[in-house]
Amino acid sequence: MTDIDVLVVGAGFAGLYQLHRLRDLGLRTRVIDAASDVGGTWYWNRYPGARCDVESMSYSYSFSPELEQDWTWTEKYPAQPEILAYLQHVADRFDLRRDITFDTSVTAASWADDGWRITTDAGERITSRWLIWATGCLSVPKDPQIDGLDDFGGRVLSTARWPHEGVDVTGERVAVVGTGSSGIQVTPVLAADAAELTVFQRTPSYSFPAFNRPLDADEIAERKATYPQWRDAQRASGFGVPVALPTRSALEVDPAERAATYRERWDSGVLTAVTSAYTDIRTNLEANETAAEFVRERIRETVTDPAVAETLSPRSYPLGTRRPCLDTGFYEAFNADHVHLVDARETPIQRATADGLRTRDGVTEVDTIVLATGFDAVTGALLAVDPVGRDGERLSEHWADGARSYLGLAVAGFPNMFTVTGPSSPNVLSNMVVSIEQHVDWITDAIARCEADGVATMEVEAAAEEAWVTQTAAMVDQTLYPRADSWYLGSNIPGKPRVHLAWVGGIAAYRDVCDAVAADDYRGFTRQRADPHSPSLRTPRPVSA
Ligand code: NA7
Repeated sequence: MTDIDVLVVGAGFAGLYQLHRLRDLGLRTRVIDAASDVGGTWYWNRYPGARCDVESMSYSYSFSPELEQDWTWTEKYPAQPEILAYLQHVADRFDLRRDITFDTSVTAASWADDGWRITTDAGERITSRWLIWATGCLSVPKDPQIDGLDDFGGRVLSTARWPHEGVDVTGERVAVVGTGSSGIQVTPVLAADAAELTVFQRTPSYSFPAFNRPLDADEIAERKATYPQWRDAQRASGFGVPVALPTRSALEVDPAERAATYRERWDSGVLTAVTSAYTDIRTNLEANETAAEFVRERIRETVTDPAVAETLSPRSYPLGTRRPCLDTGFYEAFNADHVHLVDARETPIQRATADGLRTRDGVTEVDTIVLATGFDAVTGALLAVDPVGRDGERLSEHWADGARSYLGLAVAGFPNMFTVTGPSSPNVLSNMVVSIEQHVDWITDAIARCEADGVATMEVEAAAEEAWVTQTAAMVDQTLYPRADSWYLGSNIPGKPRVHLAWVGGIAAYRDVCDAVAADDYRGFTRQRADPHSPSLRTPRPVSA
């Protein structure tokens, strides 16, 4: 039995920074990760074309000015190998690897009054006073729900588990299933080598051109000279990506001016630019439609076959209510004779056969099937372990009607447990690195305060969690998000309760709430000293969002 102070699960952006911060407190900290190296999302998602859709100089840590100065990004949008190299550099630079156990999964965790009892698939048993989940929001690939994949005679690949040695599809017939970010990124790259490429699209995405390019020396120098101001701007923005803030409704400007505004923002190649052009695109259907139609016009402009352009055009949900994409040559790929589109809404994949994928129109024969079919978002990694909290309650029981948390950071009935970018925090509706740093700083400060105050257990009050759930759901109801079936709402996983998994109020407002909770003696938490006779440090008033 190993006895430590803090166990952190996950060695991606969140786990690495969390380890670094906890070391400063002098706490015995261990990180466990199923992968063979650091990187998290960027360790696993190695498919050709994998690229971040937040700019490199924004999608990076701010905690170390020296790191900011020493590391030089090469492209506007960093490709997976460059992000992985960055995280490997961070692990080496801060000597993090000595406290990380790789190739190991946490299989069970249960609360035992004085701390957590954790078991790994290596058979190790660990006792830890604190447990922090840094398991990522998109880390458990979803079951593609395609029967017969075992019967298929060719290769089946998943974008989320791409072989490290790479894959050569030169001259092959390839099927890509799925047109979220992963499918949209991998399609044009595979199309360059494949003899035939068929994309099975069930729901079209709204995708914006990335206009990716190498960074030039001047812009790198300028950003390095002004990083503190840039980081402040990131934190003050809605998504952690500074864009000019809207002041007017899309419906109060004339169509020509509106089109010019959308065009200017489209040309910026920033994921959130068009959706942030007016105040009401996320809240008013008519306003939203003006932006959605602008994107559809661009699709029609790009794709030469009008029928293909129409199939690629989203019409069943408002812009921004499912995750938009940033692409390099996705729509253009369909202008090549060897690239085909199957409308898998109209003609669903019935099953895989020995030769390919069958729909009611017949079998599309292929050599390789690429599954870009998504993830069990935000809650998947936590429920895969299904920790057992106070009184033997499992997390899956607590979340039977949908994920519940306080601030997205902690769960009632699960003492001394924190979730980095957990459900109902800004998580997937933000630049993850900005949110991760904020969460890790908040968690570290909370633990430091407990250590200083002699507090042994810190636990969310049920009333505070309930108030948070109610308030965050009410905020979602004021938006257009509920109008789409999306993984934001868990709709991609059969049986998953329909609860919006992200805070929709923007990262600056969210940070203010978290800071106010901490400043008010961790309002909404009960903090109990080790001596059972000493009074608990309790601040019972629920927080307001
Ligand atoms: P997404 O965005 O969840 O996309 C998965 C896609 O796979 C989506 O288009 C699904 O269609 C499709 N899908 C899933 N199962 C099937 C079957 N059986 N048949 C046809 N199509 C299917 O995951 P990504 O990996 O692309 O992106 C995840 C995030 O990574 C992204 O948003 C960025 O944050 C980075 P559906 O929508 O269910 O109709």
